[in-house]
Amino acid sequence: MTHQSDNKRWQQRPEGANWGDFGTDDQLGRVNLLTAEQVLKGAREVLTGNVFSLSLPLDLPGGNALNPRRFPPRLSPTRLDGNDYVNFPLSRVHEGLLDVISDDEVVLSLQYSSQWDSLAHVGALFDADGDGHAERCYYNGYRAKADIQHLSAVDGEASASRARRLGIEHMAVHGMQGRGVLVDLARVFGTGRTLVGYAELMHAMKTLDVTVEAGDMLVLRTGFAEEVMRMGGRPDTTLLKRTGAVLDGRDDALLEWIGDSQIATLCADNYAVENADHELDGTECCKLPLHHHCLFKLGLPLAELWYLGPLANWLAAHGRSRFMLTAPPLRLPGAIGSPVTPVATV
Ligand code: UVW
Repeated sequence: MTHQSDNKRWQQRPEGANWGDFGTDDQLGRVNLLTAEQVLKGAREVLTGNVFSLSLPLDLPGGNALNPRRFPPRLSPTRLDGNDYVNFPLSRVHEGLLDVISDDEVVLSLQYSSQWDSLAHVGALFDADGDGHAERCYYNGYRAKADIQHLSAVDGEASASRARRLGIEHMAVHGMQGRGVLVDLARVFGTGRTLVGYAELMHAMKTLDVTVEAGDMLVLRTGFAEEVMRMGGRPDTTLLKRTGAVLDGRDDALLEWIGDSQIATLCADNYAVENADHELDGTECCKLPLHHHCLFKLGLPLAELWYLGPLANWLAAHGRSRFMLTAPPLRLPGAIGSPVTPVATV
C-alpha cells in the first residue's frame, strides 16, 4: 500500500516510509527529532562531567579488509612552488625568519572508520511517480540524477560526486546532539556473532533495564570496534566476521520497532550495523534491508564503527545507560558520509 500525494517530488511513497511527514523539502528526516528538548534531556544526564571519546583512530580498521572500496587515510604535506610544507623553515624564503611550518592534507574514504551515513548513502529503485517506471530515489523522493550527482570522468579528470540534496552538511548544521541511550549487546550476548532481531533486542533491553524514548540516539555496543582496536591495524577478517552482534535487517518486527520507536539515530560499534554477510536467496528486496528501511524510508541516519567499550563499561559500573551525546559530522558540503569523533558526557 502506498501513500498518495500531490507532492511535487513524488506521487507515492514506499510502504512504511515517512516521506513528507517532516515537510516536502525536508533533508533531515529523523534528525528533526533532535530538538532543544532532546538536548536538555541529554544535558540532564551530565552528572559527573566525565567525557568519553567514541571514535576509533581514523586509520583503523587497517587495510581494506572490511570494505574493498575503502582505504585508510593517506596524509601528505601541502605544497607550494615545488616545496613540501612539513618542517619548512621560512628562512628559505625570507632570510632571518625563525618560523618553521608544517601543514598537511588527506585523501580519506569518508566511511572508512568511525562514521555517519548521510541520507544520501543508500537509496532504492522506486516508482515514486506511480507511472510504472522505477527510478533511483533517495529519502523524501530525492532523485539520483538531479539530487545526488555522479559526474563521470572526462578528459583524464577524476570522476566527482556531490549530494546536492541530503548531504552530510545538513546533519552538521543541525549539530547532532541529544540524549544517547546505550544497549550493551555484548554484555547480554557475549562477543561472538549473534543475529539480533526484535525478540533479541527486546530481551537485551529488558535484561539491562534500558528504556528508549522518541528522539533518543540509540547506541549499540557489540564489542566489534574493541576487537578492531585490539588487532591494531592488522584486521583478521575471518575473526571479525565472527565477532559481535549484528542487527537482523530481515526481521520485519525489528524494522517495525525502529519505525514505531521514533529514535532519531541508530549508532553502533560494528561494520554496517546489520548483518551484511548473508547469502542472497532471491526473495529479498535488498542486500542491506536495515539501511533501506532506515536511510531510504525513514530518513534515519546510521553510524558505524564507533568505539564504545570504555563508555559501556563505565555506564555498567554506575548502573546507567543514558548520557549526553555530541556527534557532529564534518560540515563538508555534498559529502555522502563523514568521519566523526563522537563525545559522550556522563
Ligand atoms: C556499505 O556500503 C556496506 O555501507 P555501510 O558502511 O553503510 O555499511
